[in-house]
Amino acid sequence: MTTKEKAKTSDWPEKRNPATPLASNKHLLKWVEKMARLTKPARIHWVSGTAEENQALLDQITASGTLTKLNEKLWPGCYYARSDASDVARVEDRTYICSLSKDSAGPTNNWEDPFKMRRKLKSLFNGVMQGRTMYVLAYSMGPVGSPMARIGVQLTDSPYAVANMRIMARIGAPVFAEIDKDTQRVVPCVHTVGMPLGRGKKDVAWPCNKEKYIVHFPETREIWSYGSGYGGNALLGKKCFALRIASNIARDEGWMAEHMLILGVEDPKGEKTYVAAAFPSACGKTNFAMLIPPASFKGWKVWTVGDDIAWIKPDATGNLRAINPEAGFFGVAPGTSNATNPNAMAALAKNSIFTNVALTPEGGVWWEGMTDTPPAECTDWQGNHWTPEIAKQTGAKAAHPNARFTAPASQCPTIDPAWEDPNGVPISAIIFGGRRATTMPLVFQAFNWSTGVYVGATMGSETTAAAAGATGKVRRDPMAMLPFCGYHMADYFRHWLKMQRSLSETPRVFHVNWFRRGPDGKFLWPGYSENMRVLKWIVDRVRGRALGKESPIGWVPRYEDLDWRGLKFTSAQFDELQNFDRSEWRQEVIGHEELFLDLHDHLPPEMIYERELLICRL
Ligand code: TSX
Ligand code: MN
Repeated sequence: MTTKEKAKTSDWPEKRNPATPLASNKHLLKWVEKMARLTKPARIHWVSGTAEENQALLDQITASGTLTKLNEKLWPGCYYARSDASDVARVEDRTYICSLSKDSAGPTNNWEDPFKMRRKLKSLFNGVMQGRTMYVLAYSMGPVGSPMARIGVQLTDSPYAVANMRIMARIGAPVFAEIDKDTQRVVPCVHTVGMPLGRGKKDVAWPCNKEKYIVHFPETREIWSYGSGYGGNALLGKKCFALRIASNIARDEGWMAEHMLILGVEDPKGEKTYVAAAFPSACGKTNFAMLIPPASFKGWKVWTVGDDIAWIKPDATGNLRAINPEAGFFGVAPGTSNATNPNAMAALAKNSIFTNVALTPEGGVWWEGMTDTPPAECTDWQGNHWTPEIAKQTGAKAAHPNARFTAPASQCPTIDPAWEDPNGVPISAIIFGGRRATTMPLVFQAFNWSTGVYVGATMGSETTAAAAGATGKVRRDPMAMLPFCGYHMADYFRHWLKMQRSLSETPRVFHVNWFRRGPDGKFLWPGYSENMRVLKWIVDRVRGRALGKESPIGWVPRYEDLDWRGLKFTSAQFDELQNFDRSEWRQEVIGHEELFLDLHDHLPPEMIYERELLICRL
């Protein structure tokens, strides 16, 4: 080893001057120093978050081969990345909740003893940043200074993660200033791609490690991520902090960290009603968050507050208010088009990062479903030549099914004027939903809060080809939180039930299903913009303006309760869509019981009683 390399790798910090810290908080400085001593980076870069710094960073990542700058005329300010073929999605089997007791993590999480895991991580992180820059990235989930916002600091050796986090969260100097006020506990997050550059080792375009660890310590509120540069594994503010760690904080502090979109419905009089909605993957959550009402709905407008995560808290008057803790959209690209979601297309048209989509010869991007006609040729997500003909013969996809865009929320044409309100927006209704070919009607309203919690707790979705497991089988995904709840799922139900006590009025709870099919296998409901009709009924129910009738599963609209202007949809079609089938529901409750068996030792009694009552009504 040359002296120069030695200084780079093993002698930090004695022989090097770390770049100037942007915070003076003693705890932070000590922790950064301690982690640098462990991971031994060549340099430390405190991320200020300025536009100049961002451009320099993007230029550098482009020079290193991780990013490709797209054609400035077609895609201004946009960049393109291809990941390693093995690093394309969240790794649920490598995701750990390391609480002191296994029982607090519950049966739906991977658990490991925190002392054992710490030892493992210490050895994995020892010298892991050699030859790389360690970025000190302060971020705020929620508007900086908002009483509902929470702060994390991510140490990472991935400049790609920094560039993405800059879109997904508020970062840099203003957040360091907030940390220096020392008014809240900061969540320490350490991330490495797990590929040190010692002894003149050459870097690759997408460094990562085949071994991966996504680790959460809920009691000490820390996150350690090893081996992946992708999405939820690397952008630690999102799933790791805003859901897994925040669900623990929220339970302790009496609020809710949820996997929900937030949207506002404005009626022709200008009155706005906000709802939050939880859907499992592949249900079109982002599309729903950016819904455009049908032309016949004159004066109605849907505003977007968030598309993935909601932090919801009772205010002083006992009403729920919610913020979107994120600042961007990290959306699935395939299937996104001007037909399915023009607002997302506008949001991602500039200043965005694309990962694992296809690159066109003009320096643009393309993915399956973006246009009716594919480009004559392009480079696919693995760097191979791709043509529609090759696709026909080999089945090769131009874009990976989990290819993503990272786009600033501020660029969404329907972004709500109040999306950055530090006090959040008032939430009047909660919507649960899933992809169900049978059993579930288009819409029903739960009788009350505890039935509503039951509806959310038992929700399920059919597996699609993209997800693991058999296609067409119902997978229970309580509140769409199965991969994201940072503690025992049954304790989480208990927390939901308990929330009622701090509310002067509970939000109304609904269940929707855009995906019911007829005997011919065809979708019974046109979906997309037409979902506005369901949303209007929900808003009208909340406002006491719409009727419904009681059914064994909840309140349901009659044909005449929905607004059918501009759509040919007959009363007979509606009856088929809303049909309640006793025998299907008897099967359904058996599925509920299977879920509850796994959780039984912590299950709140309300869940048992609600199930019994439902069975009696069937
Ligand atoms: O996002 C979807 N939404 C919500 C939109 C606000 N998708 C796409 C899901 C995959 C991510 C939908 N797909 C929706 C929906 O409401 N509905 C369907 C099913 C469907 C697909 C095609 C048709 C109809 C329904 N086509 C015709 O009716 C012509
Ligand atoms: Mn999500």
